[in-house]
Amino acid sequence: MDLKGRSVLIVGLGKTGLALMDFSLRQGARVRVSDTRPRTELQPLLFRNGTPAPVLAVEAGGHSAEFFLESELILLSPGVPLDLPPLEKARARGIPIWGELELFSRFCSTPVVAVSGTNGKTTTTALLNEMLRAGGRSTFLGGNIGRPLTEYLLGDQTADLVVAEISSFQLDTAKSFRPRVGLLLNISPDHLDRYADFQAYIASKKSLFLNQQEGDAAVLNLDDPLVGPLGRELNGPVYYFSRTSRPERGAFMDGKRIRLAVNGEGETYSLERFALPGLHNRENALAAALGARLAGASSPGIQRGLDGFQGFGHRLEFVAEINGVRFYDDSKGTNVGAVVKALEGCTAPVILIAGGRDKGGDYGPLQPLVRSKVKALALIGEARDKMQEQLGALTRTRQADTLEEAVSWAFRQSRPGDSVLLSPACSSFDMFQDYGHRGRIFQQAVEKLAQDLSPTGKGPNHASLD
Ligand code: UMA
Repeated sequence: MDLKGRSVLIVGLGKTGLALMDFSLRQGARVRVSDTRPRTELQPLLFRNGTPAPVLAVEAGGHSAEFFLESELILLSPGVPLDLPPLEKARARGIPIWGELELFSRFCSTPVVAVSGTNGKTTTTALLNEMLRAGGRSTFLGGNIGRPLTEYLLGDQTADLVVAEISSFQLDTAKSFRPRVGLLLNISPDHLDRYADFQAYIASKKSLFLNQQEGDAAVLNLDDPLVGPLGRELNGPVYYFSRTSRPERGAFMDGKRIRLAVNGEGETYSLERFALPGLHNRENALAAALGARLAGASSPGIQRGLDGFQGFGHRLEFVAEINGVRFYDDSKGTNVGAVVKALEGCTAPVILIAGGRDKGGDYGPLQPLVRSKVKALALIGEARDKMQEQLGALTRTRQADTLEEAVSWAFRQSRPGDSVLLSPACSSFDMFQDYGHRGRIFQQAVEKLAQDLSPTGKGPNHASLD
């Protein structure tokens, strides 16, 4: 579709919406925007390099059907729910509604390597990208990882490959998306506040492969009970990765080594210098090595990527050790599956800090790990009563009004050798701007605790707090 002269409505003016606005304006569209935030917050965003963007109209403080129905095309930010009444009306009228990924699919001619799954996507995407770049391929890294894909369209589009982290929200509104290499890492309940049920979320994740053609590749986690069997449903070549078995075609673990079997050739990579902790990160490394190889990474590039990758913040990030107690920030653990993986990776007794905005799921799958590893549980945020009901009887539990209070209580429950882990199983938006903000507040609270306890600080020492 040529956007020139068309009436395009951008819904949501976050990172994605702003990139969509810039792109649509550049294409010569007649652009209007709609956002639930008040006008005072939106106005400053509409300036580009000090000049007001030539947007024709701004709907602030909510979304109305009248405004939506004036459009010839509606472009959605991923966080906007698809069942908004004005969107239903526009759909009924036959107005095309595209998510950012649909627009990207239509305007991008560079092959895409896409990584999806409930957990581990950001780490795997970034590691895969490192492997490609270390082997001399030029890439654009974007998507759910934090940089809108539309930014690639705003540049000269000269990368060899686009490496994209793809969320289910993005897949839901992208009927033409076709990744040359698509990786699906795992599926566990998440975002049940947005989907009709878990089956609908699974269907969304599977749609990653819907448009793949001959010559494209699907990479699946053979160990995941929902992802592994999917291979039988797909038409194109399927490659598996596994931590526990040895797929004929794909990647598997051999002690501290990764073995790849792609197109009949065997390759081995060492994990001796791989810096990220936990079994789940080995799984991410397997997936990334396999995906990178299929996307054309060289063997030295893959090894250099594994050796040099330092990971991302707020993903089981080590923060500090105070009086023998280690503090970990896993603020990105925004669903139950992520917390399961984090706890599985912990050996020491854990004091877990969890809670936030509930996403409509069940915390039951945490019960065995809470029983076996969590010596105390601090709960914060809107979900704390529900979590207390489902987990509170299994361990010493306390509700806290702030994250700072939770940190100081958690420390008081600890002994040298224990770990304090922030891994919320919930989104952050009830108390924080986003998971990064929540992680930073956690880290500041830990730093303050360390200062208070230092010999020059005025606070109590570990023993007296006990
Ligand atoms: N808004 C409305 N109406 C609504 C809902 C939101 O107008 O009904 C407005 C908000 O007021 C705000 C804007 O929409 O101004 C926010 O849009 P957005 O939520 O789509 O956020 P972006 O800033 O565009 O960020 C999005 C992704 N956010 C979501 O999917 C919720 C980011 O993923 C992504 O990094 C970014 O695009 C770049 O691609 C974040 C995320 O939380 C990390 N993702 C989820 C996850 O990982 O679990 C899927």
